[in-house]
Amino acid sequence: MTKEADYEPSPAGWVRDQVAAYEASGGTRANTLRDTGLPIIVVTSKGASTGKVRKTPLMRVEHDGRYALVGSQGGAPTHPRWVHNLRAEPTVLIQDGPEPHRYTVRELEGPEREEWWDRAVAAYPPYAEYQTKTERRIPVFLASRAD
Ligand code: F42
Repeated sequence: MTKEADYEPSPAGWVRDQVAAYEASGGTRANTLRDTGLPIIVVTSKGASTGKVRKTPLMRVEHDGRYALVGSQGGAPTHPRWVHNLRAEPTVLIQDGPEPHRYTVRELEGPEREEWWDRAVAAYPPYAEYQTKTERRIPVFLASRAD
């Protein structure tokens, strides 16, 4: 999908540092959101405009080997940029532990979205509050193993 040489670290320092520490330790360090103790995954996507490799930590919302990717961005008024990347190119890498694996994502609607939204809130309760802070409907993608 992507070449590591094209990796462009996040401009957000805490995000960049989390990805670096997570990858360097094979997921044994920097594997929670700050001091919440709640686990994260790292999603690698291809920049929809630049083609650069983007690495995004997200909360770990897992069920039967699949993951929900929740574009909450703390309830900010606009979607995170990675949402546009996933809409343009649905093949991503997800690292949840020692190594990344390839996944295919699709954006959820209707009852399927509700089902996974409930799982997301169970895994990370602040998602519910984030939805009340923004007019936009928070996008939820489902990632399934591609290989
Ligand atoms: N964000 C969430 O939305 N949900 C979560 O569950 C979540 C958990 C989380 C846990 C730990 C942690 O460290 C961070 C966490 N975040 C979570 C924050 C998340 O990692 C992202 O930082 C946040 O969602 C913002 O995503 P973003 O893609 O908008 O990132 C910004 C800071 C960014 O990197 N912007 C780049 C830039 O240069 O400004 C561009 C990124 C990009 O992909 N650009 C595309 C390109 O072509 O390269 C273009 C995209 C377009 O709009 O066409």
